[in-house]
Amino acid sequence: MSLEQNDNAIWASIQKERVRQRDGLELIASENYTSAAVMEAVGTVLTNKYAEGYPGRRYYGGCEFVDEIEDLARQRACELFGAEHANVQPHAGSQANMSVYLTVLKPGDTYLAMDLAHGGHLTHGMHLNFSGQLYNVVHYGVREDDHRIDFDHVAALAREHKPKLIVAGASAYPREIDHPKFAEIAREVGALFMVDMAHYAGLVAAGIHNNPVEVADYVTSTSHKTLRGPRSGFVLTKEANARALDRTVFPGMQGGPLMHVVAGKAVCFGEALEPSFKEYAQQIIDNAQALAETLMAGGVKLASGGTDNHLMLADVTAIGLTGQIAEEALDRAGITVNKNMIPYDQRKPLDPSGIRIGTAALTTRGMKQDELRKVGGWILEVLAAPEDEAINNRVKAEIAEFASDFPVPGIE
Ligand code: DSN
Repeated sequence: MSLEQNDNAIWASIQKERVRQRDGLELIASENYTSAAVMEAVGTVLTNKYAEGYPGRRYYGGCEFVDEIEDLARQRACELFGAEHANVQPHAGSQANMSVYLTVLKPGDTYLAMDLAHGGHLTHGMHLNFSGQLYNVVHYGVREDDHRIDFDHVAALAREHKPKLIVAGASAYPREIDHPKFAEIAREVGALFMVDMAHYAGLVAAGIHNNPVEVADYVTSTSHKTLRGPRSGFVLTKEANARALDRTVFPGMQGGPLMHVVAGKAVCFGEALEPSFKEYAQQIIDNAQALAETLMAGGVKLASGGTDNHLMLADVTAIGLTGQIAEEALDRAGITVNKNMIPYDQRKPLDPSGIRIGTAALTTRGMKQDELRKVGGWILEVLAAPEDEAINNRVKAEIAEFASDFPVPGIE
């Protein structure tokens, strides 16, 4: 029996989401559209299979085919990023980060990471998250004047607090991160170095962003942002750390890996190894710059004055709005973004001063700079009159028509 017949309520909601994704403009910086092949792999019989353990060393019978899949996923991840070892079992980025913390830290140990309010991540030591509760976290941030990571401050904090681990990586930082600089500081104070490249993994895979694998002890990532795979996580490290990391992931913190998602990751890594992925990643950046210029020309202030990756942080208080008002107005017009704190924000996380905008998903639909300038025009139009229903409705209709020329992979 089909899903439609078997569970019409769930089927109907999925159809509405399919139409939302097709007819609207997806600008959430952490989202993307996977290929039809990735979705196909994730929706297969592999979801039925338990495979605790690792290829060749499982706690269940019948693992010969999932072993092939996990081996391919690991090999492709290593080839893509130039790593010695990959663990592709973490269910998500949070579990990838947890696996490194549990491998190298003990509760109460000190680590240094970027403040969430300056662009970091929940799992970089936010006080309500396990990463902030189990460990002593010292946060660095960006400078107030140019919103760039303040390496003098990072070095001073590292010398003062002697952390066991330094964490680089961010979820709302619009600039290339200087991993070698972090590595130098970590070496100086005898700290291990971990990079969470979740947001910009696709740019690293394409050779556009400097590769943290060359300088870090551990690199964690998700697979679904610029890398364009299924929603999941993975960790890369040196062969010398492989055994300890693998034991932490299983049996340390997870049971059976989600083999249908591991297969989706293998397909995604394979796609990112294709030469066309480099063009895609460069286009993400070109599109972000075209959109950033359009928004700035329209009076929107961008954190750090622009972008050199896939995302930008717009301070909408400069045009008399809040992040919440802007997110809701854009949503009504068919443009999806998320409200976001900007560095040194005076407002609260649930109604901050900014919105975060990313171009990975629209680039997957084949949009280029001209289209992103058009999108920027619509954003400015909606933000100029956020309560104007007529404008919102007109823009929404224009966007649905425009979007129909840019198919979403796997969605008719
Ligand atoms: N929550 C994700 C983001 O939106 O950046 C990161 O995990």
